[in-house]
Amino acid sequence: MTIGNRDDRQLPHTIMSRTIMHLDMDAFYAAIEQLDNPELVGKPVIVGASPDKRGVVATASYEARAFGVHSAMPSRTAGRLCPNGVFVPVRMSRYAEVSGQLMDVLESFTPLVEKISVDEAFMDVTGVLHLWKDALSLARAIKDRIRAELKLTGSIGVAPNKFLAKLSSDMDKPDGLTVAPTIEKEIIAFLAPLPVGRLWGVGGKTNERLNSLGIHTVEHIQQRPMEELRTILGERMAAHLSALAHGRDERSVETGNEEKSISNEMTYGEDCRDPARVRETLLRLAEKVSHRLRRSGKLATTAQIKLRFSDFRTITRQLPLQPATDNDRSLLNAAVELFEKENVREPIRLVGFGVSNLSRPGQARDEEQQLLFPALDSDLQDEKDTKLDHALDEIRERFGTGSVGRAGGKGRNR
Ligand code: DCP
Ligand code: MG
Repeated sequence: MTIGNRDDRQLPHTIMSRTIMHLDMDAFYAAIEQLDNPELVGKPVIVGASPDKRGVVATASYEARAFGVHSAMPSRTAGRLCPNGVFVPVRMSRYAEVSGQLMDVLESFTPLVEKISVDEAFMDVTGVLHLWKDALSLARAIKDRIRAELKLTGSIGVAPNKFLAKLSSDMDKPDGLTVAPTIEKEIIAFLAPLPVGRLWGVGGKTNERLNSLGIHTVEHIQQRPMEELRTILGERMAAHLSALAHGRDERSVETGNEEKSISNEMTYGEDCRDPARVRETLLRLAEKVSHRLRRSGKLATTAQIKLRFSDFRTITRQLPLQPATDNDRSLLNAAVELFEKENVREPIRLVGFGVSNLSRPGQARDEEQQLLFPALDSDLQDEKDTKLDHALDEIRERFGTGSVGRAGGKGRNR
């Protein structure tokens, strides 16, 4: 491969690439005030405390921004800068209502919408792009729909990841549409002139510290040797900022509708007096939950059983799972352990099994755990089990859940 040969360098990127959009509405509160009161259109509208009171500006229309008014500025200052400004109080419930309508519009284009604030969202449109000529026409369609349905404008950034998408949406405000470059060399040039404070995670203190060391722009980060960045920032922050400075960001768009727990329960037709049968039911439920957990692509750190007795008294018992797991053996063992500890002798009406505290492999939670619980022999066993579980899942999906089971589960009777 020739270094600098574009096609070669683009290939792996093209295969892996995602298309992420970031939308940020323009002067959101002020634009809604102008929408609800047409007399305010074209005027310098300032939403927030009135200028004769203590308090700040929430936002200002672009007409007012021309006078230097901006969010978080004391209203008194805003009044001085913009004597003809029309001050209106914040009407949060109205903005929340419009925000809901906005998110509905976005979700009509893709279910993968991550709401960041009242007027801001990420969308992963990778999976729906084939329905459109290209990302640009999709972005235009989204803007058109927002304009048609909400009578408002927003700015969109289109990019291979969240970081670049967010930067891009801000480049051409208001009513902007910016497509970030996708080729590494161009991404680096695109980022180079930006102040270092634009890197996600560089707040006031880090910013000051970097500035004092002569690092003012993203280019300065790009050019500093990794060694040096590590000494200045520590291993984690250095790796993080260096990745961003080169336009790399693996964060996925999280919808927030994701399952936080998975469970399954069963009520007996007639209360069950046989603990062996209850245990058998519990194992079947655990097997189903384990299967659903693997399909969700997540790992669980808590297992739970639920038992309801004839008199409707209900108990739940939990057990931590370390390390986080999605394999049958760990979950079935947990179910049996929890059940046997209860040493139930009464008739059972309902039995349930569930997992919670779900996380995706590689999420911070897991990374922390890997540090706290370095690889144990049981992890190696887990890895073997995982392969077996996936093989069994495939058979179950093709031939039904009852088609195969495993001999796992402590002392399980088949
Ligand atoms: N907001 C606030 N206080 C702040 C910043 C913002 O109350 N310090 C509110 C008012 C904004 C809304 O949040 O309308 C959205 O924030 P943005 O930062 O997106 O600002 P705008 O949408 O007003 O303007 P822009 O066109 O710059 O996005
Ligand atoms: Mg905004």
